[in-house]
Amino acid sequence: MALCLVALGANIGDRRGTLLQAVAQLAAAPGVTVRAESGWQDTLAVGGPPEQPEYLNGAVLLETSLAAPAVLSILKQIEVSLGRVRDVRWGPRTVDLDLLLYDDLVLTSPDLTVPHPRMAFRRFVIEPAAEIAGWMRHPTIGWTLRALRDHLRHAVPYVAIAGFDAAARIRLAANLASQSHGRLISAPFPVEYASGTGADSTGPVRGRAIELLDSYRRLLDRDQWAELSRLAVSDFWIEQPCSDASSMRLGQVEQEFALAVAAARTTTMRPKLLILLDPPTNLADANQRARALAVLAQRPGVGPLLHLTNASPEENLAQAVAAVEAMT
Ligand code: A4P
Ligand code: MG
Repeated sequence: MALCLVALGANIGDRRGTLLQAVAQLAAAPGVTVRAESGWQDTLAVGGPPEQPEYLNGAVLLETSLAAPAVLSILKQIEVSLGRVRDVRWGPRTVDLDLLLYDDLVLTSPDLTVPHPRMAFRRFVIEPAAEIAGWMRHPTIGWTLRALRDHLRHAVPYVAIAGFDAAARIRLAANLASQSHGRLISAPFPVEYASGTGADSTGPVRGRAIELLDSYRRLLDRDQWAELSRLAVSDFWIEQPCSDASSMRLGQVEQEFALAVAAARTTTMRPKLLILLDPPTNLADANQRARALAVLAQRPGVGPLLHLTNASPEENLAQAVAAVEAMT
């Protein structure tokens, strides 16, 4: 038997009636038992066309003998039976059922991604989920749902942008800050210290890396943070140089960096949300470094992550803006 957590949302028609029917259909599905149901919350629509009606959101905890893909197909059947039509992305819907967690399964396939990739930074998901399963652990972030909920409620609204393509990162940070009425924190080094070669000249690379970390540390100093309640967006992630050092096999620099970043954690603001931008697939030496960075960004303890994979800059910006709306 597996425990799985499902998010429900509706923003057109008889929202409560439809959601109650969805829960009843889940309870009637063979191999599925409903263990807990959250309350229903009105939430502002995030993403999609403007001026959408409010959502009613909730969550249920299921016990099931079915495998995760079979649970997903039940969710889709219920959506169809309740009149769900798929047209506009993030457009209004009679009902949306998302599989959030399935025990501690981590799965990425064309039809199903578990944990649900956008769950961790969405208050409309995490609030009801934590209400009924606060002890469940997000298997990649490593935090319980209760810890995620407290993070979304209380962390200072700071978003860090990581990514190998500095130009794309700087552009996204500037546009996100401007669209979301936030404050932009720009790093003074527009050119990566470790771009291209240089692996054989450890001295200058190391000097530059330490210099870079110092400048990041000053920019993110907790004691100097301006306007605690206003969104801040940085066009860098303080930990990124660690992955560069490791992918360039700068063993000693890597260790020094890890220690320096660990020390910096006590004095700098940690991101409420980390956005990771994948490099364009045609960038020659990007893949190895991008993979190292993705591993670093997805390791337990970092917190909620929005991973943007090769979409257009406009699509990436829309996703980032929606994520910021959803976390606040
Ligand atoms: N899919 C992959 N993994 C999963 C999973 N874990 N659970 C695939 C469910 N489906 C999963 O989903 C698109 C495809 O994702 C499916 O074919 C399935 O195979 P969909 O339900 O057809 O479309 P969607 O839900 O519009 O897309 P998406 O991107 O999943 O939407 P989101 O991210 O779930 O956002 N604002 C408020 N306040 N409340 C909401 O509930 N919901 C959304 C939908 C936007 N804004 C909202 C709310
Ligand atoms: Mg969905």
